[in-house]
Amino acid sequence: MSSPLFLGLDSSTQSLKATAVDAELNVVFELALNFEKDLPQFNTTAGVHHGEDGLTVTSPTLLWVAAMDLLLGRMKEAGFEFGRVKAISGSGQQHGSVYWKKGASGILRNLAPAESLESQLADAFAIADSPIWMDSSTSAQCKALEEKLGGPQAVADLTGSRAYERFTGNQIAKVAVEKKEGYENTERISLVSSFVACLFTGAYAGIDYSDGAGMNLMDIRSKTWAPVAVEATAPGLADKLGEVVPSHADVGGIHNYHVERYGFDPSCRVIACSGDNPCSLAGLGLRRAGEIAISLGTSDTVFAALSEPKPSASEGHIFANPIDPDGYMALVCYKNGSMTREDIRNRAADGSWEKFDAAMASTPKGNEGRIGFYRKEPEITPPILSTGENRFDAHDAAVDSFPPEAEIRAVVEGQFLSMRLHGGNIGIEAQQILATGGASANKAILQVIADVFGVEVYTAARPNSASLGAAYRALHGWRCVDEGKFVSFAEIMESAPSFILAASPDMEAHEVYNSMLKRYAALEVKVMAAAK
Ligand code: 5FX
Repeated sequence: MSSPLFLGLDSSTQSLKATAVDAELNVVFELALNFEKDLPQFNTTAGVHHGEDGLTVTSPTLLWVAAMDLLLGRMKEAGFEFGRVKAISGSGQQHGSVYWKKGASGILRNLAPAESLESQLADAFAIADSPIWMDSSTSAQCKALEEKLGGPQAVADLTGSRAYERFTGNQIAKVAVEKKEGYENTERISLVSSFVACLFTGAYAGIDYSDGAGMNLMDIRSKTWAPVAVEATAPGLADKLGEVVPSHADVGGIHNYHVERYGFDPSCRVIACSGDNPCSLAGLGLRRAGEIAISLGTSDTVFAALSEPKPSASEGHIFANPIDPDGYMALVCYKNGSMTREDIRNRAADGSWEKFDAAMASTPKGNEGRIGFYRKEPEITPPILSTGENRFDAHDAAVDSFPPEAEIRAVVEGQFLSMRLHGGNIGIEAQQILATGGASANKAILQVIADVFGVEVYTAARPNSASLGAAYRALHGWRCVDEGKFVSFAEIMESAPSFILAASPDMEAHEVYNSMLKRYAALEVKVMAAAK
C-alpha cells in the first residue's frame, strides 16, 4: 500500500496551483498554470478583464473550469498518483462569485468522464463573467447596505467589516439589479473557493465560514447568514446561498468524473475550500500572539490570528479563523501589490528585478525623506477609487517626480509604512513576521519590512502558502472525519517545516521609519482629501 497524500488547489487571480503533501507534511508534488499564458483563448490580462469604467473587474467563470482539467491533465502526464489522495481541499481568491444557472446541479451530478468540464459546464452559469475581488464598482450598493443596517459600524459589528466594494454581497446586489434576468435564473451562488469544491464533488458545496466572512452577509459571531443583511442585499438571496459550513467540514466524496478520468480513489473526500488568505494562515500555521503574516501577491495583505473580534468601520476586516472554530483573523488588504511594484520596475528599472534590487541597495533607508503613494488600481486601503500617484519631498511639499532609484525605494517603503499604520489601527502588532507570496523571495523587500516594523522576518521554504495551506487543511479535515471529532490544527502542524530567518531589523533605520510613519499618516490624509 502506498502512503496517503493530501491535495490542495489554489484558484487565484492569475493562476491555478496544486500542492500535494504526505501525512508528515512533506511537499511531494507542486504544479501551477498561468491563466493568461496557458489559456490565451479567454483573452485575459493577468487572469482578469477590466471594464471601461475603470472600476469593474471580472474573470470568465469558464476560464476557471477549463483551468481545472488542464492542471489535472498535466498532473496526470507528470505521473502524479491521484489514487493515493485521501482528501482534497481548495483555496480561492476571496470575494469572487459564481452564478449557477437553474438546473446546473443536474449537470454537475451527471458529469461524464469522457467529456471535458468546460464543454459540459458551458451552459451551467446564469452570469458568464464572475465579479472578483479587484472590482470597485459597487459604491452605491455599499452605501445602501450601510444605510439599511444603521451605518458602517453597525455593518462591521454584524459582519466583521463595513461595506466594501469587493465584498460578495455588494457584488450580488449589483448583479441582481443590472443583470436581473441572470440573477433570477440563478439557483446557487458559490464563492471561488466553494466553486472549486463543487467541481470535485459534482454537487453544490457549502461556503465555509472563514471565506463567508468576506461577503458582508454573515454574522461574524454566530457564523450563520445574517437575515437582515441577506434581505437588504437582493430578493430571494437566502435560497441561493446554501449553508455556511465549518472550514474543516467534509463536503462530500469525489465525483466519479475524477475517478474515471484521473484515477482518484472513489473513497477520496473533499474538505470545505476556503479563501486564499485564510488558507495562507493555515499554511503558515499562524497562532501565537504577535506572529503576523505579510502576503505579497497580486494583492498585498497583512493578517494575524486573534481571539476577540473588534471590527472597525474605518479599515480592515475580521474573518472567522479557518483552523480554530472559536477564533478569528484580522486582515488588511491592498490592491496595489505586485502589479504596482512591477509597474514601477518597468518604468524605473527597465523591467529588470536586478536593476530594481540595485536601486534599493544604492538608496539610503528612509529615501532622504521622500514619500510616495502609487495607485495603478483603485485602492482598498485607504479607500481611494481613483488611480494616480503622489510624491512628497522631505518637507512634505508635493513634487512631480523622483529620480528612478528613489521612485523604486518609495513604492516599497510606502507599501510597508501603510501596512504598519493600518494594521496597527486594527490591533495587528508584530513581534515576528512571516512573509509569503511571490515577492517574499526578494531580500531587499524583506529588509524594508524588517526595518519598518522593527522585527525579524521569516520565510518558508516555499512561497505558495495558500495551496500548501489547502493541502494541510485537506489533511486536517480528513483527520477530523477519521477520528469523528475536531482535531486541533496544532497537532497536524507538529511535523511542519520550520521557517527561515530572512531579514533582521536595523534599529537605526527603524527609528528613521518611526518618524516617517507620522508623516506618512498625515500625507495620506492629504492624498485622500485631494482624490475626493
Ligand atoms: C482579501 O480580502 C482580498 O480581497 C484579496 O487578498 C484576495 O483574496 C486576493 F485573491
